[in-house]
Amino acid sequence: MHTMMPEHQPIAIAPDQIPFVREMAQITRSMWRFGWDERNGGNVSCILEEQEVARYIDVNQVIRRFQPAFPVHELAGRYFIVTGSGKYFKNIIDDPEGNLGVLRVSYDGEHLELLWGLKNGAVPTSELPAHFMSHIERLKVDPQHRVVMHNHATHTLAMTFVHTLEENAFTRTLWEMCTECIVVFPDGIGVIPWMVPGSSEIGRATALKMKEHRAVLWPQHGIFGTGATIDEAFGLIETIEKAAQIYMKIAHLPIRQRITSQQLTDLAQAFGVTPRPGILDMQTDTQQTK
Ligand code: 2HA
Ligand code: ZN
Repeated sequence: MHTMMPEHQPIAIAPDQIPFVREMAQITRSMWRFGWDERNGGNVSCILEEQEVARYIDVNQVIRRFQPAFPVHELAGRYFIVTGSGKYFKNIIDDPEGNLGVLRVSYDGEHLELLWGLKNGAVPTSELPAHFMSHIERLKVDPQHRVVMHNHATHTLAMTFVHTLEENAFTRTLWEMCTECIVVFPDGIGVIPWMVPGSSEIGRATALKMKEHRAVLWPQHGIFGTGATIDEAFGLIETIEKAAQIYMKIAHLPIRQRITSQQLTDLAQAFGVTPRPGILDMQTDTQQTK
């Protein structure tokens, strides 16, 4: 991780043309358009490789230092692009440098070093503890892991009012809503109790679930999705949100046919995924009530 100084000067390029900045600006714009990130809702952090950053940004020029909520030795020397605290996803595309930041966790893990962006005294997302703790846990189970994404996906949030929060039952219902679900998230969805956002406690509870799931639900608030790429984390949330949308459309109607346990088993087999144990043999919400 701790590598040499880059040999080349970073290439001169408009900030919104830096590939990892563009990708963040575009994905946050999509989330806002979906209505998942009202006002300053939502936050994203993405691990970057040093060479990738050094191509565009002087990694030896620390602009500012921040004190993280806790030392992050596990992430020492890692580079991140993150959304800023209080920033509106709507605005990122027009002012990436004001709304996003590129940071390095110092080599001793005690500080955050701002290398680019977060202009005018902006600071990283208020959910940084949850992001860092989730990155640490996901990296332990998947070395390819890079992205943590949080938003207020509308139907997913709505579903946490009317469906049991028992996570296996919640997962089973989602799997039943669209044929692709069990293939996209065979590891199911983790659910934590309602908690105050922005705290280290909610970060710890989220990260604990991240040991076994790539997606974690915050009841009456939103969702965390993770993945090896922005597309993957976004696609995971998108798929869960689609299933939740179907649920909210049909749960109150008489169900005439459904995806059966056998069909879910067949799907898993056909696509070579292993469904989280203990879910396929359970009854679900839509089955119980009709
Ligand atoms: O950044 O979504 O959970 C605002 C939030 C906090
Ligand atoms: Zn939120």
